[in-house]
Amino acid sequence: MKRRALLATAGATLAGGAGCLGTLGSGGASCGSDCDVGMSTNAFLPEEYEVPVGTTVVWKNTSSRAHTVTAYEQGIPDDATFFASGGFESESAARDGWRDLDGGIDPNETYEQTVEVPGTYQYFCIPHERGGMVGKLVVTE
Ligand SMILES: [Cu+2]
Repeated sequence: MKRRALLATAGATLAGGAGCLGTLGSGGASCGSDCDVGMSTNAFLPEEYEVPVGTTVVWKNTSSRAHTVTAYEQGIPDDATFFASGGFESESAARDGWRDLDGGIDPNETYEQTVEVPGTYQYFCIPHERGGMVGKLVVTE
């Protein structure tokens, strides 16, 4: 929890400056040193990201609209724990929650998840799933 609080503070500080928003259009990396995966208005940046097992992956909303990070229940390793922004325990709970706008990651906010099981994790943003806002996390041994 302490680390999360620190990250949130860092995000708020960055928001005051030029920040990442100005570079989104160029298609470059949107994250600075404070996150792994950024977000444009309709995509995760980068869409595919690889980390060693045990890594705490930090997503940051580097766009101006709210997003979610929601795992596909059928798209993660069998023995991996489901994860979703908002702390939901299933994909359907996350989808239901979003109807009340629960689980969103607001601009400049971060969401983090430690991955303990190797494999491929497919995830998406609930409001922009149909627009193709999906991502893949590859966790290596
Ligand atoms: Cu989104």
